[in-house]
Amino acid sequence: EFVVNLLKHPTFLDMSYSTKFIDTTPDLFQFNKRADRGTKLLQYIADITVNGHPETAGRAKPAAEAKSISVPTVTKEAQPGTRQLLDQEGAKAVAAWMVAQKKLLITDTTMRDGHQSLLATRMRTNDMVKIAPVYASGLGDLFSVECWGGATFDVAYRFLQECPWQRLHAIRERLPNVLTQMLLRASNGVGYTNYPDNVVSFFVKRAASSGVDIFRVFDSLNWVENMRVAMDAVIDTGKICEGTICYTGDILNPDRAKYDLKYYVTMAKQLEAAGAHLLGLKDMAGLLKPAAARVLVKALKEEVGLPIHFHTHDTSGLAGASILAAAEAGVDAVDAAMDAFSGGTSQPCLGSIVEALARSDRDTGLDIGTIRRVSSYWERVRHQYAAFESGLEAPASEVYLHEMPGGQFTNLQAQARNLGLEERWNEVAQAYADANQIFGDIVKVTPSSKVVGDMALMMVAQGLSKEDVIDPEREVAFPESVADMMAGNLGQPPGGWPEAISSKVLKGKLPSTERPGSNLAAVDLVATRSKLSDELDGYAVSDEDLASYLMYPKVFLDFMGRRRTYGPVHSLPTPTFFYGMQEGQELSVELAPGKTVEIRYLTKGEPDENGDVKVYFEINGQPRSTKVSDRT
Ligand code: BTN
Ligand code: 3PY
Ligand code: ZN
Repeated sequence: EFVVNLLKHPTFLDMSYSTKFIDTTPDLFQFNKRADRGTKLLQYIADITVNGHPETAGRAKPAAEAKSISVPTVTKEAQPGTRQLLDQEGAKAVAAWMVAQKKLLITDTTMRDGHQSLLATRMRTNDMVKIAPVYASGLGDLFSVECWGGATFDVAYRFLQECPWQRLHAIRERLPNVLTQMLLRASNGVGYTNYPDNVVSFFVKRAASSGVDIFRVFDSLNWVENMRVAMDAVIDTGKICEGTICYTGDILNPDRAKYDLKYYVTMAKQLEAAGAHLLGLKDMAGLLKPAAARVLVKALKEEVGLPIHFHTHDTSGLAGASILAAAEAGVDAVDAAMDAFSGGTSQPCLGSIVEALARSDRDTGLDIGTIRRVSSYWERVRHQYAAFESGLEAPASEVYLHEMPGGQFTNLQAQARNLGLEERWNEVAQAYADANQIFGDIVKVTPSSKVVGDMALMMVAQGLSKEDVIDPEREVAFPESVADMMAGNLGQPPGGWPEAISSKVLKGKLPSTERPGSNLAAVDLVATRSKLSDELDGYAVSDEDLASYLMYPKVFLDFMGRRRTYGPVHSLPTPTFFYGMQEGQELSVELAPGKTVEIRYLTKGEPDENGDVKVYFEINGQPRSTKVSDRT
């Protein structure tokens, strides 16, 4: 009776890691709690084995040899790196060191932008943590590892059924010597809309104490005014604030005079004055051509005192050339992805950049042998995610037409597919360019890029031309995101919104031209925490949970609900998570640190009269069965 009651206790059911509850619980209960996690995982494995995973249905399957992946062995102890410099001497010392030394510093983006841009952000924590100690040991000379933020935050909850904070802790723990880096959308946090100022600050503070060292802060309209809250919050924590310019257009093209050299230099000076430690140059679509990179980097080095950190995408196939041009012009750090996660809509190839600069005055100092071993691990990881490949097989100069961010490409493709427009991708690309012109030629990066994408899909789906969209006589049902942007809720682009589209979308209502955060009331954090706790039957809401809920209430609650049913599915190997198990297959699963169970899948029965199937396992050698409804 006692055990049954405990099993029904809400804190127990939601699998909370609440230390208070564990502390006050006897060993017997610990055992039951573990057993229960095991049962939930079996339920998940049974469901996926019988029904498949909804996200991989109808998609390419990994080859059989993608199943087992060996991790390179760690041979030497991790040496102090950039992390220790930050901890011991602070953010300004890191910036001063960057400028004073000669190597081209490298950020590895594989764990964030690499998979965001190639695999629709679907890489699981499990695959990252296994290789992290190899980075610590063999790649301690990296400047940083980008492993958090951007789209990874909500995708982890939404599609991978795992906690992004747990990912951050797990990586941090295994990578003690290299700076961790996140992408932060300034007032949009890791979301798609502006949040109240105190929510943004709360999130930043929490991310810093949970393990983020460098915050790359950008605004999707390059509006510095709308970056200050996030930048100030980062500076307050003592971590590194990388105030970031988003690059669009072409500084060498007189037809794109809106975004000329002067525009970028002016913005860089504003970011320097706002207290940035580093200047990020974020070329999210890969539009900065080599000749322009040389001119821009040279000007920025001359006009601002900050170290420059260049980020680009290889969609055009020219990113490597732009990196080398930027390196010649004196850029301090660049982003690259490990070979197996590079190229195409991702970052350029890390190993090739290292090779290209070896024995030059910008030699990166990174060990190419380790890079090859690490990349070969990533190659096998990538094979397991065949279902999420974009199918982009070659470089595409079309990127100079649509200017779509690399991180959006696979996503928009998936959205197009869902609307049955996959075959009309070239039209979507043209419509994307047209939508950009309708909005007055804006910076396109999350979330403004999402708005342009929504508009483009609508135009193709409804057969509307650019002229139709702004024609005052023609009735158009605009996507909600477009109405939101026109109302001023993402802030202001340089020169404001064009009258034609603004008045048509807002139907005469006046847009706000103020900073959105200045019109959003502060959220009562104490009351929100207590309301959330009530909603979760008394669950002890941590700062991390609260920060997530504030940005994504529904996504977070849905995640918690599924966790109640399926348990810690993040601990399953990737093939099991997406495809279930094969008869006779055996698995070791770590339910909690140091607590491993052996799971063996035996077989399944035939559906009964209710359509349920019995699925047979062994767990630690003991026979167990479970029922799932067969939905195939
Ligand atoms: C999603 O929400 O689409 C992804 C999360 C996984 C949902 C699990 S997978 C097993 C079970 N079957 C479903 O259709 N949904 C849950
Ligand atoms: C994101 O915000 O997720 C991006 O990658 C923007 O480039
Ligand atoms: Zn990017």
